[in-house]
Amino acid sequence: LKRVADDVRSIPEEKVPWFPRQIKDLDRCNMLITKFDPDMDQDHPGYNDSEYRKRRAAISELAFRYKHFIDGDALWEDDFSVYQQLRSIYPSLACRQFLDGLQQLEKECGYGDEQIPQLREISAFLKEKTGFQLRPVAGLLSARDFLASLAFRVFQCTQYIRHSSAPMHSPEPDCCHELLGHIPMLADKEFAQFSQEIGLASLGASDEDIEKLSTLYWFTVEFGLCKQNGAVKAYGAGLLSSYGELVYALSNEPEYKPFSPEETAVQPYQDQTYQPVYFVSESFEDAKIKLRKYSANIKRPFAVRYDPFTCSVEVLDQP
Ligand code: NLE
Ligand code: FE2
Repeated sequence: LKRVADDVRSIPEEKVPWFPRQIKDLDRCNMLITKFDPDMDQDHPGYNDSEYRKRRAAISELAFRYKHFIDGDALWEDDFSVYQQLRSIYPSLACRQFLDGLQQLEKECGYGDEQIPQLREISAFLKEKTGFQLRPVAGLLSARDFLASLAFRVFQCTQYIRHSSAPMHSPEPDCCHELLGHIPMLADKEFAQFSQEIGLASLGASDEDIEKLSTLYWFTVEFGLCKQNGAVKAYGAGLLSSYGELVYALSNEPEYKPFSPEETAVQPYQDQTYQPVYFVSESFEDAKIKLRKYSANIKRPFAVRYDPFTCSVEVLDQP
């Protein structure tokens, strides 16, 4: 592999969408999707709650002003019921890696039903465990921007909480989803590596490949199931943060399909309510290996390599 000049002269500009090269470029990865907006979507459980909407607007404002350093608080408010209820079913339904991560967070970051965990502390914790850091985001990001951040081991993290009238399931990400679903998994070294690889595969990819990668992300990182010691367990964050869907996914109601990236990447999905189908991998490791193989086959006229010393992406000619 040969290093290419910084402006990547050998890549025809019009064919490759812009992508971040340095961690500070993530300031430009801020394309929000206005789905599930509590101000605009009449079905949002907070639509008729002006206090909730005001609070959401104030928290969004903080995320918009944020540039590079974490400055914002996670809000459990006074409602610990989401935590308590989920905590009670994790031991039987969550995968081992998740339970390990959660235990460490309870010991080191004030996860539990008495304290409010702070994003700043959690970010420092993750940085020590796997090099991941958190960055506040005002809402649902475009798939391209969200995935690009993962390439730098940056996880874009919402700070507002779901509306208290619907604690068991939220169609949009919120801090319960991030803190309970994603963070424990991101404390696992292998999973962190896997997440960064999806991110690197997405840089400069075509719209069509981004669509496929984000579908794969959906059915693995968000809604993945895997076998462990002969039983099916959840490792997907969307399941691990929703009491309703976690119980449903591991009941005998939904359809299960074996995880196979080519097939999974084109499975239609919806994000309003529970998934009708889940993909089960033979093991957590199996999902990782298959997804890695799939990503390696995505066609791009260049290769990327992450330099951890400068936190930047090098663009290289394809050999
Ligand atoms: N359904 C999840 C939850 O209730 O926590 C959120 C999914 C966000 C993609
Ligand atoms: Fe998520």
